[in-house]
Amino acid sequence: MSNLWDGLLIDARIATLADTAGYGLIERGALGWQDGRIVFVGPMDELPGAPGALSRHIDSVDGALVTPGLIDCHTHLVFAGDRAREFEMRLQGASYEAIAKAGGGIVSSVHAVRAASEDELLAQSLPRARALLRDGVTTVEIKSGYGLDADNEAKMLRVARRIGIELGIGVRTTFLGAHALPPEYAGRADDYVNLVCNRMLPAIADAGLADAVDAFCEGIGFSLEQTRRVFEAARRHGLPVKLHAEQLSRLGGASLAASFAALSADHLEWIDDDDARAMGAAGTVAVLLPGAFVCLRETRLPPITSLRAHGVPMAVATDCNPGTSPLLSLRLAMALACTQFRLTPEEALRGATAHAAKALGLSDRGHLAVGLRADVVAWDLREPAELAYWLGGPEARRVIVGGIG
Ligand code: DI6
Ligand code: FE
Repeated sequence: MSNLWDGLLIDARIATLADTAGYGLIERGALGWQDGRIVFVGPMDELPGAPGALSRHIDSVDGALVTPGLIDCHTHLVFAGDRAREFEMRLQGASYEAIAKAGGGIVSSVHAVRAASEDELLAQSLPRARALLRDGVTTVEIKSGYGLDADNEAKMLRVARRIGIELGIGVRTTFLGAHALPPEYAGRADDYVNLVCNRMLPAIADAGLADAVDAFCEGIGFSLEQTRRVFEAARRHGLPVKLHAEQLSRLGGASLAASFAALSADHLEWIDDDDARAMGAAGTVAVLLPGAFVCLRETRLPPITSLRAHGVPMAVATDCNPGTSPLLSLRLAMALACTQFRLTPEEALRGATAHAAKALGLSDRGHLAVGLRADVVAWDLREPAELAYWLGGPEARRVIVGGIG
């Protein structure tokens, strides 16, 4: 059995994100991997031998920027059809809430998902996952939430798992049965929450289809008490929780999530300083979703200063979904997090790598260090800030997932 490494990048400008601050830049760096794990990352002149004697394959990247694989920690990218017509309605003045109350919004995607076969759903979702992969994403979180009954929620989560197998990328799945009230439960929200907690969640947990549980705690979603019941059911089945919290109003969802030691609370435009303090104390990650903020033309900004002050790790994600954030570039989400929310480019990159990994409860990726997964991207760029600077532009030069690519 050869002891040669499977791959080695040299002449790289490596941003490791390995420390709690700064890019962790290594000039004239080298990164080697074997059996899907990083075996060396550091200055070239510290390599334990000549490159040709160390590795089967060597790639000199001529000073190009190399980063950890990007992690998109909040997406709804499995769905059918589109909601471009709603987009036009919103631009003509209709509000997101009014469209939802009139039976559009999430529920219109529910009809499309229920009508699609599992293979059709996979075929429509794969191009979106491929777009993220080309943009440097090596791990993606994918939620259910457009099925809203046991069979269709399970169908969505099976499609999510198949995307990981088909593309060879990391996929973490999240059960979001408490996303909206299905038409057949109109006016009977508590009955539907009973179905979610007592039938859907147990079946999905027993089938191993979900890595976490999420809910939409909002005036047009579910109440604080209904959300608490979903969290208690998740806890009974040993699943961690996340929450769509304080997107359009303050119900107290973020603090409730913190009280359940949630992996993350997401959106957060309407949290207050006490919510940020509770999240900091609990280690709950703040997932910022500037795509939805921009597409809904929101005006209330998440309190970044407060999140920083309370040491809340901030992640950035696309929230890729057909209604509020049809966004297929995590780098564009990073750019919007800087220009709209005033994150620094370093915070944005950390938010799409190390902090995104934490939001998914993953410790084997998100920065570059010996022993971690060889999820690595080489860019046709030099400065780490360029990842948030360019709006669109050069896709990744080389994406390596688990040592392959
Ligand atoms: N908040 C959002 O922005 C998305 N879900 C949620 O809870 C919207 C999803 C959709 O409109 O399809
Ligand atoms: Fe979302």
